[in-house]
Amino acid sequence: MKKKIKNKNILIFNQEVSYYSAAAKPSDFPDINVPEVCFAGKSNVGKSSLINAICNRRSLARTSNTPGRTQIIHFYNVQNKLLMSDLPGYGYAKASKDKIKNWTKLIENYFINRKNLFRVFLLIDSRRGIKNNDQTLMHLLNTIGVNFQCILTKSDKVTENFLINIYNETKLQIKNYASAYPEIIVSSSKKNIGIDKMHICLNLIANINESKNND
Ligand SMILES: Nc1nc2c(ncn2[C@@H]2O[C@H](COP(=O)(O)OP(=O)(O)O)[C@@H](O)[C@H]2O)c(=O)[nH]1
Ligand SMILES: [Mg+2]
Repeated sequence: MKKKIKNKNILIFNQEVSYYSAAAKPSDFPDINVPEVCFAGKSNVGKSSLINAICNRRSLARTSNTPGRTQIIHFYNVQNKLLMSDLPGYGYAKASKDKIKNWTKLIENYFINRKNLFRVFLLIDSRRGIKNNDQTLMHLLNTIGVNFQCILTKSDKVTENFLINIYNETKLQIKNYASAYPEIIVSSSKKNIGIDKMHICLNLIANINESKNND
């Protein structure tokens, strides 16, 4: 049974989050006027697991050990107050050129066209830190002018010292980007670390935009 979390920060997440839709092309993007955030990053970095942890659900977003399979954006509706999307991952070694091209087209379209997109959560594996393809995405977001915030995932898999180093290194690297949100969130979907912070963040985004929605 789904356990209720006693925490005021969860507010919008205290009720069920529902699957909304999937998009393989821009014409499939949902037409819903609520603030939106997305989860981006390499295949296998923990995007779907983080969405599940945030929603306090085990398998709302499909998690997998086989990276790079889907080229689809999945949308989740949080009480008609916030839309969260799970972007297809990148950096999949066996991906064909065609697949990469399709991915790039879909993702660029997404970033450019989602007018309510408030923030991109860019997930970075705590064991690996920022890699070239993460930099490419940061550069794209910076150029388009979309805000992003880094999340260091799977923090349960590294020692505290290692984590501190990766954290500091990440902090240094994002200084190059005007679109980067300065605070980095450390998370573990397995150990429920950083989920509270995500709830605070997402509640703020869901509520901050009320006046904009009434335009
Ligand atoms: N130890 C640990 N494993 C995780 C964590 N988050 C995800 N994983 C595992 O990493 C794999 C990929 O996760 P998934 O959420 O599907 O990644 P995605 O491809 O980015 O959506 C799965 O086997 C997850 O169980 C975490 O915080 N800690
Ligand atoms: Mg996934």
